[in-house]
Amino acid sequence: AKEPVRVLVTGAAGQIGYALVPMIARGVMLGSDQPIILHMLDIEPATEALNGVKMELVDAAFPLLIDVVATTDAMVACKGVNIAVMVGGFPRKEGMERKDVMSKNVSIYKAQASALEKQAAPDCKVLVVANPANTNALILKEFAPSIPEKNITCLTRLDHNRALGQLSERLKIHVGQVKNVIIWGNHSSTQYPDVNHATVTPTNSEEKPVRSVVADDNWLNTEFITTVQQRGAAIIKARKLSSALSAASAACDHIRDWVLGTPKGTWVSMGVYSDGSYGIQSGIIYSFPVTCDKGQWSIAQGLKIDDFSREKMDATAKELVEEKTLAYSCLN
Ligand code: NAX
Repeated sequence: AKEPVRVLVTGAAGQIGYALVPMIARGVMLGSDQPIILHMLDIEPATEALNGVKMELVDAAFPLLIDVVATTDAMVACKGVNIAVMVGGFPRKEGMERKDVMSKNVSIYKAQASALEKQAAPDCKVLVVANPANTNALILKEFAPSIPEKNITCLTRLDHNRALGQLSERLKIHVGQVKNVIIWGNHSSTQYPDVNHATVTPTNSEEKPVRSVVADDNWLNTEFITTVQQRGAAIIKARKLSSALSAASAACDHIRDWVLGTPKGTWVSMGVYSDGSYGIQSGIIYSFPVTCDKGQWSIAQGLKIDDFSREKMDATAKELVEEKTLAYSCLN
């Protein structure tokens, strides 16, 4: 049998946590033959709720779940973890200034970076889900210098999957027949969902460009983009709660593809530390198309970028630079 993998989920008593931990314990994230030791972190006020989740994990009798650590101590939570999914954070509340929310999250991610740096397994892979996801990941990277920067990522896979979902609905084909959309930039409403390299494989037919099959550039360049950008808000309006099951599922997709690899000819979107690819300045965590092999991601290179895309890719980069400046101003 395989050695168990230690997976940390922070904010485990929250909405996404509640959807995510059973997926991990069922093997959705790392495969149905991979034993798991689940580490769950939340804060003091959530202690009872966190213990309740632990009780349910016991009651679910998951065959792959070897042990559960539930704690409010970050140092305990991070000990020996191989995978860290950072879902805990400070949400924006009505009437709060952007700077105040940023400041709370900067101090959380600074502290958790140190706990991970001291306690995590040396090759620990980190996925930041909590918003502002890209900038929280950047702070984590800055304050955990011994963790390789390639190991620190943020979640834009939900946006990626939403884009695939919209195309599948529009074309009335299964979502598995659509691939290679790209989410560029920030996990915010400035993100750019790009279909210029996406393809569909209609039943009994060969792979074709999405643009030619949809045959409606106006829809692709306007409504499609805003629907994906605003999908989070649409879910809140419908559910009176933010996306949770789809976010948890996307987090599993992100880690699974990173660890086990992307299928040949397919890329996915991940927020990663920019190396200057596609003219995106380094020093920010930006969502790129990536392929993964043997536990390493690499940015898919050589895609042609038209003027329409260029402008949108730069606008979302600009927002990330502004967020970075704001985050740094909170450090003093
Ligand atoms: P909830 O408020 O339900 O849960 C958050 C949990 O984090 C709470 O249990 C809270 O006690 C805990 N927490 C707060 N500070 C903590 C700390 N310092 N250490 C550990 N735990 C802490 O929010 P939920 O709906 O689960 O969303 C979690 C985060 O995901 C939010 O920041 C949200 O904005 C973000 N999202 C990101 C998405 C993405 O695609 N990147 C999509 C979904 C989601 O909106």
